[in-house]
Amino acid sequence: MTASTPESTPDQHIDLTSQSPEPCPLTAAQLDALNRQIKLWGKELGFAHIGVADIDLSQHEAGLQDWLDKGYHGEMNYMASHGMMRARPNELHPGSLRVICARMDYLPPDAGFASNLTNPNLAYISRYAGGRDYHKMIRQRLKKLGDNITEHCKTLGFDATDFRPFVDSAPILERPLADKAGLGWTGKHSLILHPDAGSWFFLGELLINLPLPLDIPIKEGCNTCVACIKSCPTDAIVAPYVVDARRCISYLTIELQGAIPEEFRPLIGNRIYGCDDCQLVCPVNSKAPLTAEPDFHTRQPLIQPELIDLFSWSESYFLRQTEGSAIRRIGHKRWLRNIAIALGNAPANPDIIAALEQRKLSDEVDDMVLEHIDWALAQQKQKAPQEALSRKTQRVIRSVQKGLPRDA
Ligand code: B12
Ligand code: SF4
Ligand code: SF4
Repeated sequence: MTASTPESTPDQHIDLTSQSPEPCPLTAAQLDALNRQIKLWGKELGFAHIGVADIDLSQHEAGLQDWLDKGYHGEMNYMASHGMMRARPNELHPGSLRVICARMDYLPPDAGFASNLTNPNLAYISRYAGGRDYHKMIRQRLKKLGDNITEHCKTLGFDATDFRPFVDSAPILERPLADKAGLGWTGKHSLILHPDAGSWFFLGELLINLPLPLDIPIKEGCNTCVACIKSCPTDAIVAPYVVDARRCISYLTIELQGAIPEEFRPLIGNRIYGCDDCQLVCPVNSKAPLTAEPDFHTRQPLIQPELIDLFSWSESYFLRQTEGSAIRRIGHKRWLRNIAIALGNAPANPDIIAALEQRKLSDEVDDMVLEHIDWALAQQKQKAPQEALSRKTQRVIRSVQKGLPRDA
């Protein structure tokens, strides 16, 4: 839904000389029409939802500072290094007046969540990461959207349109912006979710110097539910809407460079890259659409893969198999580190012990990986042949089988 902003009364020329080097000559009616056109272009470019927000994130500055002060960002120093610029889009890209927020769905068909989590000999890879890396693709499409807007404005006599696309890696608070732009509400797991679309989507933004009409945020819909908080394997959701990244499996398996603290290793189970549990138990995801992008479908070697097979990948094979995928970013050593933990968590099996022993002899492991292999060997040697999955994982599996039968 679109609302007119105070500065866009119908058919009145808008003077923004104080914020923009060149006053925007577009009338409110032209901006309204452009706003509708942007949404059509967005659909053509594969975005499932486009919304427009203003650039005021001042109400989130205290929350961001508190999160950083508590050290919840762990080793992600880039989160702290940009300071409050992350909450001030106009400092990131001077002259910006609006943020065009975009959603792209990534849930692949045949996600096989429950079958994957049920079998501890299989590796679980977050479903956002099984296909092509989204960063470049979304940035290119946002750039195309910006180019379309620029061309359109030129035909209306304004040739000073200025925009900058952002996707994930750039230091901007994407979720609060998406919330403001009506893309969804902020769930207690801190992700954005929409009543018709769930939460299996990426976000991207275009900062722009046009006073487009604003969209309206949607009502918060978690109500009394706390399923995500209760099901998080590592209790990383330390309060509603607040994630201590240092405890989150996504951080531990993707962002953390060195050793994974021992207390978390048994809790990680077979999750070797990211984690989806807080989204798997979310009732709002029962209606989530599948991705429209074949590029986000899980690639063959990563569909329900055997841990032992992945552990045998040499570095060059790993680099070939993960070409164009976000997984490549963690490198072969962290790949082995993560799989070693999952092998340690798998039921006792002489083949696993042999694979771990063999890896120890390879020249592709360093002290950090070796330490994880030794941990895994100790786990393998001390457990009974068929140890059960953790109670929390069993609950997540039951919840997926019941709530998300299509994706189970
Ligand atoms: C750092 C980061 C992480 C970290 C930290 C996560 C976190 N919760 O902060 C780690 C590595 C753990 C992580 C994990 C994941 N991430 Co991440 N991550 C980011 C990144 C780069 C920054 C997030 C950030 O700024 N966090 C700091 C906190 C302080 O900011 P915030 O969460 O936005 O918090 C504000 C709001 O919650 C707000 N708020 C709003 N309403 C309310 C209400 C109340 C009452 C309160 C108190 C606060 C509040 O207050 C906070 C303070 O400003 C963003 C991209 C980006 N540039 O924004 C992607 C992003 C958030 N990640 C994303 C994804 C997909 C994931 C994973 C699902 C990946 C996976 N499957 O493994 C998990 C989910 C874990 C989880 N439950 O959050 C998507 C989320 C899409 C969506 N639907 O919302 C993003 C937007 C990337 C993208 N471009 O698509 N991520
Ligand atoms: S991604 Fe996994 S570990 Fe991280 S908050 Fe969600 S359930 Fe917890
Ligand atoms: S699981 Fe429940 S509390 Fe968590 S985000 Fe979904 S609806 Fe909200």
